[in-house]
Amino acid sequence: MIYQVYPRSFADGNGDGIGDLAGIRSRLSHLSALGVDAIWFSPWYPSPMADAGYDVADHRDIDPVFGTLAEAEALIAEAHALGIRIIVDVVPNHCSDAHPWFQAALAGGPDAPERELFWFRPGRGPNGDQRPTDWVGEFGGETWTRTVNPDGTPGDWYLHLFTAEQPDFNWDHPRVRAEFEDILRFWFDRGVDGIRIDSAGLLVKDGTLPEALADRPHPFHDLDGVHEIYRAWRRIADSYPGERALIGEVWLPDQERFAHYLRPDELHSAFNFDFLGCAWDATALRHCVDETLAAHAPVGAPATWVLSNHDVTRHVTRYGRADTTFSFASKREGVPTDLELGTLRARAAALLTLALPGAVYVYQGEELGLWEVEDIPPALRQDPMWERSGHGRDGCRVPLPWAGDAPPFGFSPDGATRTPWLPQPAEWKDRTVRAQTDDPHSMLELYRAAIGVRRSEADLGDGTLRWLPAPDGVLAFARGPAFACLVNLGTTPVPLPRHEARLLASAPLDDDLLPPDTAVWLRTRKRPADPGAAPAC
Ligand code: TEU
Ligand code: CA
Repeated sequence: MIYQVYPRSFADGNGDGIGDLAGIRSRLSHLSALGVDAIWFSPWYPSPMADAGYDVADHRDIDPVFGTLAEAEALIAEAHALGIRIIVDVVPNHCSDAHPWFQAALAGGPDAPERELFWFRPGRGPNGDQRPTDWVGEFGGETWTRTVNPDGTPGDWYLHLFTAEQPDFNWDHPRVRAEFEDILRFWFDRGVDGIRIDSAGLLVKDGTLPEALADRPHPFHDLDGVHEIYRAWRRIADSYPGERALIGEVWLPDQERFAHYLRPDELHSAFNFDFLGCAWDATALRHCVDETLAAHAPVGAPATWVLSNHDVTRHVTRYGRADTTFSFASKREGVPTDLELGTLRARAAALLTLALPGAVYVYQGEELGLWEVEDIPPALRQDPMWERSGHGRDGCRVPLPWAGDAPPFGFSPDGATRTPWLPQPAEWKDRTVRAQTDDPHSMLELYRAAIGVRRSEADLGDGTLRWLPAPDGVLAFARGPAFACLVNLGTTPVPLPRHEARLLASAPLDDDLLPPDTAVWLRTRKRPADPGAAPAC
């Protein structure tokens, strides 16, 4: 199980209201007690924070708001001592506009050699005042910004698939390739076990800059040339002792093209966003699990299972809505949410994902049952997506509640000078780590127990899955000869098999019935392949 830490929001060690490395180091015991195998850190590098650190000014250092490189090295060593591996986020598609290369490209004017490292182009029209293309950005909105020449005249435009503060690198340039290969070595040399590759499918652009039209290949999504980059990265990873993993953030609806990233000489794994976007519906989820496993089997890569991350509405909230799917367009304020129902389903989803073969990703706070904070006052919003697309990602980035009855809930130390960088809901007093610890009904104890079983059961983790007969609306599958998971996604209770031992349930079970929106793990006594032993539900 890989746990995603969003450094701004995990724990604040120095009391300035922003999470930092000192805070993370002081809370490593939480992650150790949870049973995590690895931690993935969202970016911690020097950055003007125009996109919360995904605008990197220097990939080889730590932003002072988070701490120092020496602290990062200490953190890596402390995690390793606890048996926890470390994954860092590398952002190769773009950098910050404060990056020295981009600053040199601007300062040097039209002939600056650094311009070749980005996508500078003259504008269209007689005065060059129209954008070079009409490409729509990944956050919505324009993808080109016009520069001003050093002499004050209007200059060329530069490409940015995200905000204007995130200029895109030109991956056709050997210096860009060499730079990132060196950045990989920099972190592998410091003992890092894996790299999460941000926006991994966007790096290569069609240099003829065609418009994005439905009847022709897309100018920057998933171009074939991107695979050559990752083959070179894989050679670097493989040159280090121990396994150094490359994990791609690849948003691709086509499972076959997705699997191309997972060939044996490319990435070790990539996030499965189909599962995250799937409705809370047995047919849809089964289909998604089957498609995912079918895409991964031929390449031999582990499947990944993600329910939430720092970019999407937290799944307690998604599952509490009438429309349980996720799409960026549906992320709107004011959609009614039943948090009790969402929590019930999130508990069942925890047992579902932790029973699947492959790698499970847990986003910080998911183990506490945190929901999306949808009422952050507009004046306190931080995410640049708000102004570009009318929705934002702040609600899943609210600082974690650790202990106590009122904000900051132990996120910052006593005597902190600032309040947390995003406001925490008062209702989170019941969701703190301390409040949930030793409460057998809490989300935290459910996660701890489930992860404990997953780590101790040889049949869980890697391996295959076998579907078992089940009524409509119920997912039932076996892992190995003696373990089964049942999830009732329907609206009526279903009978549970009588003779199987119950290892764990997501909600109280009585009368041998599995209620709606509930999951159970069973120790099957006979081989489930034997029809007589299949759970009779
Ligand atoms: O996200 C890439 C990505 O695909 C986004 O465009 C996604 O569509 C968006 O976040 C909508 O919620 C990665 C990071 O995960 C994200 O936090 C960054 O903002 C983005 O790259 C730019 O680096
Ligand atoms: Ca701090």
